[in-house]
Amino acid sequence: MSDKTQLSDVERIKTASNFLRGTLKESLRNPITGSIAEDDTQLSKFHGLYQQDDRDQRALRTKAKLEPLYSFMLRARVPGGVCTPQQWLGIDALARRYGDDRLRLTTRQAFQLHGVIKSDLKGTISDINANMMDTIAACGDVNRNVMCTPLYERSAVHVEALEWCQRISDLLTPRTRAYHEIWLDGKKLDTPDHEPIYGPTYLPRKFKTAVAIAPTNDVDVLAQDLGFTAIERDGQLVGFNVSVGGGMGASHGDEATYPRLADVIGLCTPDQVLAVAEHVVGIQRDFGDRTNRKHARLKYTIADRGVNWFKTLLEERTGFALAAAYAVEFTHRGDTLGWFEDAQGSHHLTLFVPSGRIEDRESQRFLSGLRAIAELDHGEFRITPNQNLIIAGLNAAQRERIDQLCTDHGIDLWRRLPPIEQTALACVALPTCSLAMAEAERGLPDIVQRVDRLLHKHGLGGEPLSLRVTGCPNGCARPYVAEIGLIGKAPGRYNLHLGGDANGTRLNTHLATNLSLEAIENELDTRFATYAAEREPGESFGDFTHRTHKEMAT
Ligand code: SRM
Ligand code: SF4
Repeated sequence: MSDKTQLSDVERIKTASNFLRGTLKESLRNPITGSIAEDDTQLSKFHGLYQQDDRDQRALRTKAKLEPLYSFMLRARVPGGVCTPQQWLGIDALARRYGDDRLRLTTRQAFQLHGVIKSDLKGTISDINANMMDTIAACGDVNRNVMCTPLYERSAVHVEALEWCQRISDLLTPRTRAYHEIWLDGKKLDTPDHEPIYGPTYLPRKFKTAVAIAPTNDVDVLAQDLGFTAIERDGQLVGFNVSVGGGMGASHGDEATYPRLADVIGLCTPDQVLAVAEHVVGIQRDFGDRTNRKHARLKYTIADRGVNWFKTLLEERTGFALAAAYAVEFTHRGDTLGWFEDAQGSHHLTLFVPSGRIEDRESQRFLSGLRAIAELDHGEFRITPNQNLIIAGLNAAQRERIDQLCTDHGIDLWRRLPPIEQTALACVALPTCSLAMAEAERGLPDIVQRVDRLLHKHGLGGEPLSLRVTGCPNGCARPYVAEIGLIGKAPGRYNLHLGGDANGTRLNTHLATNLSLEAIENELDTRFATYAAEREPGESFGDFTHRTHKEMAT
């Protein structure tokens, strides 16, 4: 149990940091080690970087009495996932110059570079900024990269929703000048820093915001601290359903921590969006738990104090009442892969990118292929919340050229992979993630093959099914809203969760603990057999498991 009066250590670090400066400058200058000072490892997150070490090398390095093989993961924010081909080329160049020749498209539509060494951090961050992106607030106790359903060219509402996503992102970006001073050689000014929204100690914990465009729920809007679901009527944006208090992270064996779906508390008009965002964040700043980081997300503030308390306070602070929320039925959240031609004759390609990993492997050369496509300088690149990539806004001739480049580089996977593989998500996990207990990204190909074999065995091949795997219970691939969620417990072992719905509006249920992959196969074998024999017409696997589980429980 935490001491309810004692602030957590990270609060001490933030308070003493002088608006996130800490001793980061000194840490960067220290030539003795590839790491930074311990307190600075917390502050560096606000600047968008995590100190990591290669876990595959740990034991060997310890044996050789060497310090861990330190490097840094850098995250660049991309609100709504949208960037230009020139920005893509810029980030590609950084991955090759400073990183490990790979990029990662994240589940929040951002970029990650891995393997950047300390002496290259400044160069990398200043180049990211020169490329019209930034890393500030990509991590840390602040609002993170704001997500938005990416297929916005299909209607005017998509364009507007993306604009609001960008404006929320701007509003909630920290104002400290530390970022410019440390990374961009910004001049130190005599006037004190001021954080109008966050204050000097920022938020008690990370905070996440997404804009969904109903009926698409690709952003998993109910898994977010703050969600805006755009409501369209007769081609017009009438407003946004506001949802608060979602989150995925949990710890094994600690029942006080849990995934939670957000509550929909009402509807705001577009011109009320920024006030809602500012005051939701403000309430969490003032009431979030600063004593226990495992209990510090907005979901716990709301679960403890009640959603009515929250809504009343929000309306008091904004000075307006929210209208009644619209009834929304989400109908899908996966990406529609391959080519799509819209009503205006524009062509869009959604490329399937396994686990969002952009690298060159023998038969699949995503890094080179996408560089070649970006060099053509056509259209726009959009990272999807499913770790895929859309190349949007092309004409027919450009489509032909890009299609050929995809074939030449072996990245036309949408043409040939089974549906289960095309919708599965996995977090990064080993070897970079310090919190991973089991493989996720590296283990996913084997896991989907096993599941696909079973689906075919029961005549279910081709069934759409959401499978999400994470290396630990923090839930970075949002596994608790999948039909099948595998949550890493130990090397080669996972907790099995079943029964989420296909569109991310129901949490799944924890059914079994610490299973080997063989045991998971056995369990799914039995369940797929019953599903194939007993499902109701049109019933998805998630709905079937949820229904039968409920029936058994009663
Ligand atoms: Fe995450 C921590 C990777 C999305 C919940 N997450 C981490 C760290 C930084 C590990 C660490 O703290 O040392 C991971 C770095 C791994 C690496 O080597 O790259 C990491 N998280 C990721 C990414 C890259 C996974 C991916 O496969 O794409 C995603 C980056 C998103 C981004 O661009 O900002 C990522 N993380 C998420 C999500 C999904 C989302 O945001 O929609 C969640 C669940 C939603 C939520 O926050 O509730 C998520 N990550 C966590 C948590 C648990 C937070 C909690 O409330 O308990 C941690 C651990 C923590 O914060 O202490 C964590
Ligand atoms: Fe790491 Fe766990 Fe997040 Fe996976 S879910 S990236 S293992 S923190």
